Amino acid sequence: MHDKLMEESFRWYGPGDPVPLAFIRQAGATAVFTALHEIPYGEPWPRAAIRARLDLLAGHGLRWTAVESVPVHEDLKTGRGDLRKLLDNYARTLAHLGAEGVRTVIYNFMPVLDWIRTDLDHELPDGSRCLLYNPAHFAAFELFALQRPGAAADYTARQRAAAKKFWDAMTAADRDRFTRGIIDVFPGCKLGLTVGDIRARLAPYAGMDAGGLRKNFIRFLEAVCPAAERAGVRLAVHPDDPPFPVLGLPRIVSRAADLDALFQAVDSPANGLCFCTGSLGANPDNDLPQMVNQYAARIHAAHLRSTRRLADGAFFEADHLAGGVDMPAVVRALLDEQDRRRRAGRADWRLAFRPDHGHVMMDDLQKDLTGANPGYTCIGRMRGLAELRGLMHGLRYPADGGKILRS
Ligand code: DNO
Repeated sequence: MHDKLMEESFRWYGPGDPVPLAFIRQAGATAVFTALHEIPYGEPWPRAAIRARLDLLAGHGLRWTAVESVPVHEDLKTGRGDLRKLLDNYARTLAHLGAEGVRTVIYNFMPVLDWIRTDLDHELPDGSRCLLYNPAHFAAFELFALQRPGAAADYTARQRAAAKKFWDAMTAADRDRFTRGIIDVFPGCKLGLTVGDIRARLAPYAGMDAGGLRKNFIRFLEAVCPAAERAGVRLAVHPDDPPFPVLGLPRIVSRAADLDALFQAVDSPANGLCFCTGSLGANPDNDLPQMVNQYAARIHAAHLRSTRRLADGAFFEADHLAGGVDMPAVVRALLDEQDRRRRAGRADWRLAFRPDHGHVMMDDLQKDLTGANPGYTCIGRMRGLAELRGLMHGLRYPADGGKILRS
């Protein structure tokens, strides 16, 4: 690995991932972000299973730089059920990970659904395919598939009309595929959820506002941060994706004020952030280079990708160095933070990043992608990794003093 660069990682979904570890090595990554996806949400991760996964990775010359994710059970977000047991299980998992030397744990606190897109197959002018979120299409899901009471009030008349037109134009099979693309893309596992399951998951949130959800989040942090500290593990919350409320639910990890509230409430060194430029960047109010500087010491992992916003509030995933994210400025700020850690003598000074998502392109367009994880085919991410690697080299060793990249 080049001196002073960030650690190049690739997401890997475990032995069932159609992208094999050998490809990840060939892409040039030295590490993975991965999880024991086979363990149900809320259950503790046995130490032996963690060790076996580490051995498997080591056999391919790869390190496990970040766990993505140890999922937070829905009961911890709604504040119902056997919370003690769930918190104990989470703490045990952290202890086991720390004991095996896996020291960064990514998680999220998004209610009901993880990341959401309305089109997993949006064709770009060059023929590659990307992920896209269109609020009018999400309105169609809410109004006609989920039929959520009160949903209509969350959309403008124009969005509702667009939603109806979109829904009416689809066949039953299209509607089914569209709906499953929203509700059944939990990372690394097919939960097989139905629209009825989503309604049941929404019910316990009735009447919960941002303050209520934040209270539950803080209870979680207060319980698990001390366990993380004991284990030598740093927790990295993944921002909401998209970074605004959906499904009539609060979202509380979308902007700087949200992060301030969490870090002030539980001021533990274990309470940190996974800096996801794609998620945060979809909100035009977020100034990303400034946020890296503001939360520098709290950033324990990074996801690098960019989005392009469209006029009607939709956004799609652009190439890693295109779109609305000022990637050179973000990477510059991350490298600066790495330098600070190194100067401070921290043994774990190196920051790990992964290229987040990638386009389906080239040979991947010809493949049967059943079983592939949307956003996580190999070639598009390899392009992203290569571009980001080049950017980092350019920032570190700029022949012209960095003027071009910094201008
Ligand atoms: C989507 C991912 C998210 C992320 C989790 C972290 O591609 O970035 O699913 O892994 O939200 O807990």
